[in-house]
Amino acid sequence: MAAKAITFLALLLQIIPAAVYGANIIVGGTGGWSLSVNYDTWAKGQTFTAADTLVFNYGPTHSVDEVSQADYQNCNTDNPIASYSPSPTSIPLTAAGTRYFICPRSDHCSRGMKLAVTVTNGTTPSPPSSTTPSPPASGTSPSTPAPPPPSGATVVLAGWNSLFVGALVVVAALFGVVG
Ligand SMILES: [Cu+2]
Repeated sequence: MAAKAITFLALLLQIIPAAVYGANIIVGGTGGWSLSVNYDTWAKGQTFTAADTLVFNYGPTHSVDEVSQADYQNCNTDNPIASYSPSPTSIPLTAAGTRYFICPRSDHCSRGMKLAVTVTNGTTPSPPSSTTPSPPASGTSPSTPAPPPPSGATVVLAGWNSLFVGALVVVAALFGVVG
């Protein structure tokens, strides 16, 4: 009974993070992990974030190896980072970075069963960028002009984050002028 409870808990712990924070991404869509999908094209239409899970669906003539970038480029099957089979194979994307997968069977990699996935940190808000102009030092150097506030069009196009940063810049500039 204890073993059953532990198994259940382990299952929950596996499922809950993916259900709450990330998506299951079916590699190749309905084409699955096969010789009939162009994975470069497929991956370009997808967004991979650090909470997502890759799901490989494939037949018994295929399997999944995670490999280095060099081995991905050369279709070298001799030195996999990890090997998976049988289908389905679920691989959590736990961090930002690029990961490489190939099918190590026969010549399948050179025939197109190779996938590079660029994982981003996703929707985590990033702090204001360091490119924000610093407010002028008030009074000490009158020859230094205050940085111009961003134009309205730029603010609208760049979105909410830049709007916020832009407002900060304007306030900083006002304080510089008044003080
Ligand atoms: Cu294959």
